[in-house]
Amino acid sequence: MKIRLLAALGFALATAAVARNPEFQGADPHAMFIDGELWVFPTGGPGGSWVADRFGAFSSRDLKTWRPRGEILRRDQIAWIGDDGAKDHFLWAPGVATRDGRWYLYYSVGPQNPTPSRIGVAVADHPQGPYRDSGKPLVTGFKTTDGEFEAIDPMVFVDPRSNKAYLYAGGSAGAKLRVWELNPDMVSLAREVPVDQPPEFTEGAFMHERGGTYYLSYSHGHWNRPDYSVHYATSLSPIGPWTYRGAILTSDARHQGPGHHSFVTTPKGETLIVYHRWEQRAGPAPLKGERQVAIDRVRYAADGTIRPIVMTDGAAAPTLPAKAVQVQTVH
Ligand code: FUB
Repeated sequence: MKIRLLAALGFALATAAVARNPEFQGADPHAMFIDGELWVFPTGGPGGSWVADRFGAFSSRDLKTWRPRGEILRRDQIAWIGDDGAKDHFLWAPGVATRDGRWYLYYSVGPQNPTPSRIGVAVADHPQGPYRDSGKPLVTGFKTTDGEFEAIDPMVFVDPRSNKAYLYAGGSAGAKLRVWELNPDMVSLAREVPVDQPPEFTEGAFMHERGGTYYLSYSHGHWNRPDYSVHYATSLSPIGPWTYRGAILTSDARHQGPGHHSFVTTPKGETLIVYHRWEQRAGPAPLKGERQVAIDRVRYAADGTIRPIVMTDGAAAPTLPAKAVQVQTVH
């Protein structure tokens, strides 16, 4: 019994990282609801304990306490990563998708120099993994005298109307968006889909659909400067053409450089934006400290446009209705 009580206490402490806006240290959060629980797949993680050589996942039932879901993929599990001969490789900006009961983790491998960045994909039977890499890069960037494509910031959207899966990717140097249709296996490309470049696009594309309108949202600006912000465009299809709608999430008096976000819909139908920001007042670039994951409410106007998002702190942050707390014991 003593062991059980201690284990329960240890579990409670592990999940008691109570913080609401910011939620925890991390960046580029890809969020999704899984069985009524919000899961976040970020770059990095709480307390700086998750670095750019692996990914972790974190989940919450109430958006007040976060449960670490463990390490889901490490750099040394990606066999092809050293094939380019570069000395350093870092992992960041994951995107997760699910189809037919399987889970797919898409991720960026950089930097872009001296060799091109790449996007990989790993597959699992459960959202917490273990994920097994597909064995080769899905997309490789390039840099020539004609231009540059940095293969980073993957996001996969399965169109609820056509059931086709699209990969959106690209950013930073080159600041170019590219879109591919994936094969049903979700780990290979069927074809590239030519798309218009959305105005003010830098990186971090995210697609969601609501009432027949497709919302392409993305980061604009420099990742560690106050101009980093989220803009969006709409379309009647997931591949454009886009109607640019402007900025919806920009620096304010207390928070700088909000960006690389995802949209989620709660079990009660409320839309939230999960993003990262820097907890500081306006000042000279580069921004100092670490990026923090935050969650805020999304409001749509009657015409379907998104109202400017208000960044909140502490208890003003959105939460989910409390459910019975599960206490984990060791048997
Ligand atoms: O976290 C690394 C980079 O910063 C991402 O690729 C960008 O989207 C930006 O958030």
